Amino acid sequence: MNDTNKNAPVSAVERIKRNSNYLRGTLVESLADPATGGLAADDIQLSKLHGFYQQDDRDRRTERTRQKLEPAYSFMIRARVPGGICTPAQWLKMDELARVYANNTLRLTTRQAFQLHGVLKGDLKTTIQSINESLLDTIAACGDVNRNVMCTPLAEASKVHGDALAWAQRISAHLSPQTSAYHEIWLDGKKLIDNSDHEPIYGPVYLPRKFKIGIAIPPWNDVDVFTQDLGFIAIERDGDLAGFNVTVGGGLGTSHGEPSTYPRLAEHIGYCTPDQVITVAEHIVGIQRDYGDRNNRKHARLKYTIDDRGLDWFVVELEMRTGFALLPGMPFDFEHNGDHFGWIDGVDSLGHLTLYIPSGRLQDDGEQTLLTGMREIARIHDGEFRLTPNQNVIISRVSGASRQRIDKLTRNHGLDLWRRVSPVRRRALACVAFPTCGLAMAEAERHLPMLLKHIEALLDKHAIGQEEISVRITGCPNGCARPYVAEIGLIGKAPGRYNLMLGGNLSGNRLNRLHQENAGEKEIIETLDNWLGRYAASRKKNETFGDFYIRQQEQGAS
Ligand code: SRM
Ligand code: SF4
Repeated sequence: MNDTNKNAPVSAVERIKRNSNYLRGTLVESLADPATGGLAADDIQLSKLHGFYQQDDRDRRTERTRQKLEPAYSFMIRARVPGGICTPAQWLKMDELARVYANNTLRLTTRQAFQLHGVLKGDLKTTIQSINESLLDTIAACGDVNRNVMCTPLAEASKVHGDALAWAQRISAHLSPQTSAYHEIWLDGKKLIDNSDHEPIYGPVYLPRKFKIGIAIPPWNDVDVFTQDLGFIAIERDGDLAGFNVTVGGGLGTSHGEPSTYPRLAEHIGYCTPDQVITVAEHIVGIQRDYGDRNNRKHARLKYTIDDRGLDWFVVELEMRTGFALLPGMPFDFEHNGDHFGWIDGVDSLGHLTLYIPSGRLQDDGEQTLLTGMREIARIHDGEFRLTPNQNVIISRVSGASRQRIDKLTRNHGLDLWRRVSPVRRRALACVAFPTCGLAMAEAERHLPMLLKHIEALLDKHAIGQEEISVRITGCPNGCARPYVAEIGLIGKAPGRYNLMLGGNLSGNRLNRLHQENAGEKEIIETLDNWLGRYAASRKKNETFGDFYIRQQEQGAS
């Protein structure tokens, strides 16, 4: 490993990782400390690499402070699901944990993973052990390592899908941290006696920042491949997976008022064959490990390393490390970055049913018993579940005989929402934000239903209610629901105030533009009324809202 970073002035998190003895820190002591529901400060950072975050109930923060109580600490646990594929048994385990140890909800994330919220410190070990017993895990679900590897969960179940998914799973396994601390703390308790831990890929300080990989299978770009640090675009030839176009340097997180931070789409650097994919991934991670900024975490993603040193430098460095040159990229077309709801027959003659789950939150609420409904389905289903990159779920590989039973269960539990809601609602994404996310500046998941009501009313008013416009909202500029590629993006600035971004497209290869800064709901609705009205009146045939907006901007409209 190039160790040039070793002597550079490093951020506090770098020091914590380096001193942690491969992620041990004082986690065991923190877990055992009965005086607080939280962890020691350094362990809060390390816990992320084990797959959980310390949070507190932000709805109760002020009241707790007034009462001079410590914040109402609980933990969010994220389980990795490479490519989003899990079994009914794994589903049932996550469902059970959601009810027994979490807040009675199971959250599907924008990276095809599961999240549990509201787990108390004393229940962390049992919960993480149970997740591992079901053969899912939490290590590297968060923190400065490669995260859950995404893959188009393509409902057609084509051969290319099966092969691409297998590569996603191999990349995920190859880039998983090797420290025995995870086993030691959460699973078997066995301690290494000879201090022989080492991380062959990451080294003792892991990466400077999180790292994200996604595989897209054209024509679907549901993984928003250009927003990933490293993207692979599957290229098909005669029904087989021929190889992958490689993209690097995507990333969305920004900070308000800091122009040195920005969302960036990944760029193409060439094409590799499937048997080169692991080498390419490992060495790109290696470049970021060695050259990523370990001083300033706001400048530590691969996108900044590439912008600082240049894409040409990056490609030369990669080829030097891999020992081979990438081939020129192959042609492909992306049509859509959303999900396709309802039943689709696979090439395997099995059925695949994509359900819409509002903001990925499975819970029982009145007549919508989504959590219970999915449990009932998991009990009778003998295929797979596929978590989508848009917070939805596919009941996958359903034989003809089971279809009616599954249809009945979806109807009984309100899981057939996809039939009943508007296209704009089905496509919309919201990040978690309040009350659990410590970084939220405004509401997102809890505000989305009301926002969509207003937008649906505008679409009806302008007689374009069947348009499938993408709306994404986040509670802060970190971009967890990938709002910077939405046709309509709202990015939280303060309670009730958002930056309104317009102009993303269906293929997910264009960033939207800041249209209105720090706007309240009334202003946002007025602006959308104006723009949706103009769109309805003067769009070209088949022109999408995002394309219309950009065309108007380029013609000087305001
Ligand atoms: Fe995210 C931090 C939730 C996908 C960019 N994200 C967080 C934390 C952990 C807040 C924190 O650090 O304390 C949020 C936990 C909220 C909660 O209560 O659950 C959080 N991010 C999520 C999820 C659950 C959003 C969702 O509603 O589905 C997604 C979990 C993905 C997963 O399963 O691994 C999630 N986050 C994303 C994405 C989208 C993606 O990866 O495709 C992005 C933008 C892409 C990117 O990384 O550039 C994203 N999250 C961030 C950032 C900004 C990173 C940056 O480069 O600046 C942060 C803050 C940070 O890392 O400091 C963040
Ligand atoms: Fe939290 Fe911001 Fe991510 Fe939303 S975008 S989950 S508010 S970090």
